[in-house]
Amino acid sequence: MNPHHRTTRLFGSLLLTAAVGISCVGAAPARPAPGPPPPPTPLSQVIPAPASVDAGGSAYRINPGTTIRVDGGSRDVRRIGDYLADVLRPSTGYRLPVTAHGGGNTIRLKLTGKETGDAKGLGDEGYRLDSGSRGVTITARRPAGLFHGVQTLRQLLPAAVEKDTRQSGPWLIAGGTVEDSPRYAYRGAMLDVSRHFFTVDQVKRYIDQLSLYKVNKLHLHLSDDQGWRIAIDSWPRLATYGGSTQVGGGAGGYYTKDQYKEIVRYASSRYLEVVPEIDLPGHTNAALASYADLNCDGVAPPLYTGTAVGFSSLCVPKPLTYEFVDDVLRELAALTPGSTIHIGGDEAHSTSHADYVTFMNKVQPLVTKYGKSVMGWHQLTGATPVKGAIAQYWGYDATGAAERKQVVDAAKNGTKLVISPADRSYLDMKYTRDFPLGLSWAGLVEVQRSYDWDPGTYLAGAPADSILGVEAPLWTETLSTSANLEVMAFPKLPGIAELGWSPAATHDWDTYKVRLASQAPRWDALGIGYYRSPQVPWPTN
Ligand code: TNX
Repeated sequence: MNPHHRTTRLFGSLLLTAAVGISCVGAAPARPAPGPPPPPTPLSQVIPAPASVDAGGSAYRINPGTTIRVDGGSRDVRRIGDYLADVLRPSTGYRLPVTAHGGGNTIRLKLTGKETGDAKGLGDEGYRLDSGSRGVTITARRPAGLFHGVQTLRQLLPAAVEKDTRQSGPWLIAGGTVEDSPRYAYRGAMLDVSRHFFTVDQVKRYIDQLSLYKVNKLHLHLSDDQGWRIAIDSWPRLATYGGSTQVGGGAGGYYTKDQYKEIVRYASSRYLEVVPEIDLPGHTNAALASYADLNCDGVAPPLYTGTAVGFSSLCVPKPLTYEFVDDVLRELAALTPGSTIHIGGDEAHSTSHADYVTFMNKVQPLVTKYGKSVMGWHQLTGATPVKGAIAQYWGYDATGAAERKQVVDAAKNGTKLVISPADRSYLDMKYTRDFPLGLSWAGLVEVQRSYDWDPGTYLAGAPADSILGVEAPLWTETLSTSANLEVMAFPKLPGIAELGWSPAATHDWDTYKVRLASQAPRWDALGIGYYRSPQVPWPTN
């Protein structure tokens, strides 16, 4: 590790300690405070903002006799009930049996399967939450909706519910009804496990944080110049050699197939689909270093541990290149229950334009051959996106009109777009000039800037129905620990999640920043260190 990098890490942890230290001052005592209990959290004080709220009636108080009712016989519902019980039991100290029967005094998870009656208009991920003195019912058409409803329920309870030791309560949920479903089907977060490697447990921790805010896609950036992170049986040196280091020269690492499957399984238990990315034809030094034959000159370059981009390219004229890509995509597709594989395509500065077009047009059919949809960074629109392709726009205010037009034209021709503007949704952009972590090539991105834009109108001219959703990428050139990830993701991630979920009509910085501030005690309770942006009215006691 170079000395500069070590300094960055040290500052990072100091800053984090400071942030957590300040935010912990005056944290709620475990014993009940004298006086009347605080009123329950209003139904609208949730992130992402719910589509509709009808507040009123008595609150429900979770009590020692509360049961979690999971009728309907579905294993998914039972699993979500167990998940909710796991959240609530340690802090409440109640038994909270998960049962298929029960009358009143329940938190009921009700799956209808149909789009009619109780679940009208809820779609695949929506839910309704009804709360009154006898209990709370969460109704959804699909398990994902119940899971998202459970996340809303969590946020309606006091922050202390997130602690893993017994707290005093009272555990009140305000009375009324929330009816909620997402604006966009794609609400993603990307984690770069290539520049720095993150273990299965670290990825799971991030998944849990994403699920709090109803994020439903985890885009994993599995390969880049600095490391290849997924075992491929037909090309074993990709992982064993190409995965053996990372930025700064540390040991790196890779996921065995079983470990990767465990990430996919865990994500799906939180209703996130993993979108794996193999970045091609640039960002491939780790692969080129692992197999000399992949290089046009037959000479393997050394492993790379710096942070430059754009210097590597697969050899476009060589037939072996496509055997390699086919093998990788076949094995990756077999590990991917989700619909989509991301093939990168960004910053191919060492590939001529003609070669780039040849390459992308040859490789896209290899993805569809294995039954998956193609996703690529928006440079893919410079080639010929196949039917059903998704382009991820990562431009920013300084992106030229011609480049924007190319993306908009592709959208008019049927290419779907995921919007992740680098100067808005990139979680790795520094908050301030002297922030010790992150990059600043797209500018400084404070909390308000990351929230205050509309994915529906961001790319002028793109048809509304071409916008699949949003994504918050987290590149890790400067980030090597979970604490590093969290101080960049919090508090910006919940804002991008809200842009993906909430109706445009709810968008309002002045009310959002108050809701955001009220999340801080939750992050404290969960051990998430966050950046105390001066733009947000954090609680002081
Ligand atoms: C640009 S965004 C990249 C990545 C870097 C990132 C750092 C994109 C498609 N490519 O290679 O890690 O900037 O912010």
